[in-house]
Amino acid sequence: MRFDVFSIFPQYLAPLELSLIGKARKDGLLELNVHELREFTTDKHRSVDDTPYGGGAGMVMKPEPWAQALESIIDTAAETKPTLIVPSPAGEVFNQALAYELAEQEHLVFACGRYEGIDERVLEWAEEHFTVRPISLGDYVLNGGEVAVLAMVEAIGRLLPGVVGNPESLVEESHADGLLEYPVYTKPSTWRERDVPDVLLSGNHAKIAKYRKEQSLRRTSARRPELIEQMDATNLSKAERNTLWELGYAVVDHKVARRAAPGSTPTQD
Ligand code: 6GU
Repeated sequence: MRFDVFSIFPQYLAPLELSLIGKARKDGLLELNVHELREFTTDKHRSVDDTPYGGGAGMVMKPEPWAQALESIIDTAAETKPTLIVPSPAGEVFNQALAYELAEQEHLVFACGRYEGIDERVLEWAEEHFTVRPISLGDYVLNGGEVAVLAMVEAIGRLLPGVVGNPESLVEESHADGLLEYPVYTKPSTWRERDVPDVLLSGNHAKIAKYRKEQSLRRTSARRPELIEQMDATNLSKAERNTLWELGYAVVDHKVARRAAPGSTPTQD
């Protein structure tokens, strides 16, 4: 897999030389090139922004440096269009399913905007050469796309074959099955008068799996109830259905729905 990142602050991407992603680059499991956008300007001041048409606060990124930058990496011999990811709080929300989808691509290009964003015509023009995907990390605003690219490259890169040493760690982690991961414990078995749950010391692997699944459901219901309602209930065990019932959900056909909102029972006063 090849990644290209364009930014006016290439040093922001330096952490991608560290840890698992850094090692994967050295091992040749992924290629990652960071480009300085200003290299693609032609004026004396190397300017990349200008005032917005229609008025308003802030500055907008000029189209021509972006076109020059993106054209510099177009491979006319490539069989498929690269995907151009435009980090933006106005994009579709990034999640684990999208990370898996993007990990299947051969070539991902990231265009880090700053200021109020990139002239919209760049995205329209780029459709000719790229599959364009404006993507957001979530419903809050960052100063630019660089931090979002750090997050996305790490989330996607770790899914590539060989990047994570033990691929089994990708199976049970949060969001792998649409739920949050169960709590984890290590030695000592008693710490500051707190015991590790007995079942985890029992050596009974079936019981442990059942316990962890239940914890996963309870934690997801408490922290991210909307994920419970998005669950596919096709293969739930009797025990899992019982836990869901206890948590206030009913399983109908292949779906999970809230039985009644807590406190929705009419009360007399
Ligand atoms: Cl991808 N970019 C910016 N600038 N802000 C964000 C974001 C992205 N995701 C959430 N906030």
